[in-house]
Parts: sequence; C-alpha cells; structure tokens
Amino acid sequence: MGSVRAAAEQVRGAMVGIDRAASRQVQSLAYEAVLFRPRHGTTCWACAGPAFRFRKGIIRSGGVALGLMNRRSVSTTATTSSSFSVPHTLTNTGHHTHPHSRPCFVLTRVAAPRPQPQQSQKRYLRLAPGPGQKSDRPKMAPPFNDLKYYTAATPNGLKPAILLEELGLKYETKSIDFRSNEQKEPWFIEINPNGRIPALKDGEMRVFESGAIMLYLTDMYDKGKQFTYELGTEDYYEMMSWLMFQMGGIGPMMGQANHFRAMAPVYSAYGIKRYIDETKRLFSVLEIRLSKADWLAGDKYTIADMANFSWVRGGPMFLDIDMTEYPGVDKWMKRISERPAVDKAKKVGAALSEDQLKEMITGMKAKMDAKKGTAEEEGSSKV
Ligand SMILES: N[C@@H](CCC(=O)N[C@@H](CS)C(=O)NCC(=O)O)C(=O)O
Repeated sequence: MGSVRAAAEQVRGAMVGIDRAASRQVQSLAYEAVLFRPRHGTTCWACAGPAFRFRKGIIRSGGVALGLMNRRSVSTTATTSSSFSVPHTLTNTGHHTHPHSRPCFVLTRVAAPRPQPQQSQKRYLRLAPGPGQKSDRPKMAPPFNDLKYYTAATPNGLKPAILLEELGLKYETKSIDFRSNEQKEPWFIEINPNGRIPALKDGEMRVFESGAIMLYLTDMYDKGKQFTYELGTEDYYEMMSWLMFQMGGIGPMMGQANHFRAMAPVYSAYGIKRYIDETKRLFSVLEIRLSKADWLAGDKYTIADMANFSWVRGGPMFLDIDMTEYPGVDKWMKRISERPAVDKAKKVGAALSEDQLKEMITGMKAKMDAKKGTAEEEGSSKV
C-alpha cells in the first residue's frame, strides 16, 4: 500500500464489501480517496485504532478503517474486512491517537457535483492528480495539531498566549522583532496581510487577528468548552459581545491612549485627554458588569475575560488610571493575574521582564512629559 493507487484499490476493496443499505448511502455522495499519513502519536480520524468509539460499541479491525469525514465527525465507517455497518456516529470522544505509523485512508466528501463515473470500478473514487494536473480535492480540515504562534510582548500578543497556555497546547513561538520591522517583511505579510502581530499557523493554515485566533483555538482545541460556551447558546453570544467590545473598543481606544501618552512624536494634550477619557468610559462599562459578577460572560472565565484583561492591565501601568474607581474590574484583574497560565503567557515572546517593561514605560512617559511647553508640544509654532 505504498502508493495512492494502491490506496484507492484498498478503498474500492472496502466498498465492495459493504452491504446494500450502506452502498446506497455511499452512492448518494461523491467521495475521493486521500492517502493520509498521520504522524505517529498525532490525531487521526480514520484509522482502525483501538479507541474508535461508536454509539454502538467499539469497532476494532486489523485492517484499515475508512472514515467518511464530515469535518468534525465521522458519520460512517467501513473497514477493509467485510464487516461494515451504518450508521455509526462517532460520539464526542472525537479524536483518537494514531497508534501506529501505517498510512490511513480517508474518504473525503467532494463538495462539487458528483462526477459521472466512466467505469463501474471508478464509481466512488477519483485518484490523486498526476504530475501537472490540478487538484480539485478539498483540503484536509483543521485542526492540524501543528501550531506556530507569531507574537511579541504586547497586549494583543498576550491574548492568544493566555489561551494557548490555559489549554496546555503544544506550540512553537516565533518572536517578531519590531525594531527591525520584521512584521512588515513579505514572508510575514503572507501570514498576516495586516503586518501586525499576533498571527497563528496550524500546519499550512493561517489565522490572523487576535480575536479570530482565540476563536479558532477554542473551536478546534477546546472541545470540553473550558474557556468558551456551546455555539448557539445565550452565554456564547454574551461572550462574543464582550470579546467584540474588546476588539472594537478597549483595544483600539487604549492603543491610541498609549500612543499619545508615551509614543507620539509630539506632546498632544488633546490626544491624551480624548483617548484616556474614552478608556475610562470603557472601564466604567466593564465595571457595570464586574461589580456584580466574577466574569464577563456567564459564570466562568472565558476568552472574553482573557482578551479584555490583556489590555485593561495596562490601564494603571501605562495610563495611570486609578483602579480604586473601578473596584469590580480591579478584583477581576487580580483574579486573572493569579492564574499560573497567565504568568507563563506574559513571558511568551517577551524580551523584557515585567519590571523592565514597567521601567521602560516610565521612561517613555517621562520623555513625553518633557516635551510639554517646548517646540515638541502640539500647537507650538515649530511643530
Ligand atoms: N486588531 C489587531 C491589532 C494588532 C496590532 O495592532 N498589533 C500591534 C501590537 S499590539 C502591532 O503588531 N504593531 C506593530 C505595527 O503596527 O507595525 C489584533 O487584534 O490582532
């Protein structure tokens, strides 16, 4: 079974063994065989491993199992032995670990209209394209269990880093060097067209924008819904609302406030006031919720808390916001800070320690303040 052709033969062999009902079901869809070589120990949807749990018990086969893949669930299975029964629905146990290094075969559903078979034995199969032929084969669906996180020690970088750590996922980190503008290099633009961190790759697939990365990670890797809620529930949309509140409010407004307070080329009293006032207004929105609840959405710590926390912690540090005015937010911040995963996440992609960072920010603010009343103050005739 070293080649795709051999794989196809194997698949066809399995198809021949299936009973009439199964056959009818299979014929109503178009499939193609994909040779799938999972790495040893990685997640595999299709092989006849020992942990394939079905509603009707556990199927074990010495041969190759063919999972008819439907993104997240395997709805039907055939084995190379003649024992084939439908419908078997894979329950939430979802993945299992690929127990061996043999290749497996997956039948993927072909979205395009079913091709008209020329010969009966090609009925259910289209082989992989030959050299120079274009593949119309659908890609394997995520997750790919091959995470690479592109980040730097900034609030947006911290958000998915907390989640990666909370989920205990294995991932590689690539720190992006802002001093050399690495985030604008063509190789990085391929990963994030916006030229900003964070970005994530899972195998060949990319995800950019911190909120999208958090949603991807919970969708794909938080099957137990530890840090999210079931899609379609009221709690899920409440969580999304607070996540979007961070993405569209807290993040951009605090980003501008930080810029005017410590990084702008001129001292702008107007810019500083405008964005610090807006930040305070947004903190009071958080206070409405957190004065009477421990978490932003529902009764558990979710990605909405992680996202907002990553920015809000910079309020006292960067903008000298007095947190005694927001006691609920302050307690919530301390509750999150105490989590070991949060502590680890702060170090992901960081070149400076927390104390060094605070020292650097103090220095930047002092430099900005020194511009007051000089030619570097906005409105000065020399600016
Ligand atoms: N909306 C984006 C914002 C990303 C962003 O602004 N990243 C900043 C760091 S926090 C960045 O990469 N700045 C470097 C630059 O602008 O070149 C997200 O949430 O991912």
